[in-house]
Amino acid sequence: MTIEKSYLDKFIKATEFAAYGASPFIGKEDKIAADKGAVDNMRSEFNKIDMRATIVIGEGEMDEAPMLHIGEKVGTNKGPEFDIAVDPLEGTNFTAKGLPNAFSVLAVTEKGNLLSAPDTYMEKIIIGSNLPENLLDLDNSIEKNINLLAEAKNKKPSELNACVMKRPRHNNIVKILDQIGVKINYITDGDIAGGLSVIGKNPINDIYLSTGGGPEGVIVAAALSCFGGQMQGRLILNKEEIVRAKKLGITDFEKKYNINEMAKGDVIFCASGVTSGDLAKGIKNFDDKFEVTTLALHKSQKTHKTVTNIYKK
Ligand code: VTB
Repeated sequence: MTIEKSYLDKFIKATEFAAYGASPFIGKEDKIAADKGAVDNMRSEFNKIDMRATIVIGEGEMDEAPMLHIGEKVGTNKGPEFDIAVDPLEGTNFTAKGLPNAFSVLAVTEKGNLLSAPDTYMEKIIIGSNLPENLLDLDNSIEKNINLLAEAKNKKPSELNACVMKRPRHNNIVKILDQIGVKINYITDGDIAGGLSVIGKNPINDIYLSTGGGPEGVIVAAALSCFGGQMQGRLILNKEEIVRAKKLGITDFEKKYNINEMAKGDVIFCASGVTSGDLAKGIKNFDDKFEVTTLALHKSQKTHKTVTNIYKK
């Protein structure tokens, strides 16, 4: 089974309007208002779509968050059953500070095909396509992974580029990459875009190596399933988080998830720019209209496109 083609445009509209909802708050140092603007609009677009959908990755777990929380039902309650992962505003800091790379993002699968990950950290390793299957492993040393990747790409480790999120928890990764001469391209936030920087025709990076959000991990896996990269992710759970993970149906707390275990079957992925970035251009606001750009993927249709639309305000 696949997701019917006509749904792509409907989901594009959901991220377009979410991005627009956040846009009045660009550079206004108010992360909460920006997030709320995105969430409110995304939800109201979802509720126009003929579907019976459940938010499996959302803004908070169960009913702790006011909107688009995990378990929330959206849609008109007619039509196919979907699971949806949302990050209505990926890059709340970027938006608040008026920096690049903030966007609204979602991933959709048929019911039961998305991992419901708690809002905890996930260790991630991501590489591009056309490489031997299961090439790298989170349990290998960093050196071993880099050597395997270099060999598969017919390059020296010093010719590789790695993307790392700048955090003290990654000091050890950085130290080892430095020792073996791998060039590091840092990001300060936003590991969906960071993870996707290893794919495409001329990717900037050969590998993404960092611990970021679990929900972002599932969303990036959904996008990668359309592009053909490889990923391994492992949730990092403390005692309290194990309880939360159990509630979401997770039983193996040390599992290393591959893409297919996070996003199975057909996938729609949409990311609309709030501020301009690697995935899409940012919102342009005019007096009576706005322009919004979206990266849109639909796996079964082999659709990879960038769509720019103009809407009246
Ligand atoms: C991560 C990352 C996100 O925020 O969740 C990060 O996955 C938060 O990390 O893409 P810290 O807790 O270390 O600050 C983002 O970068 C942006 O939402």
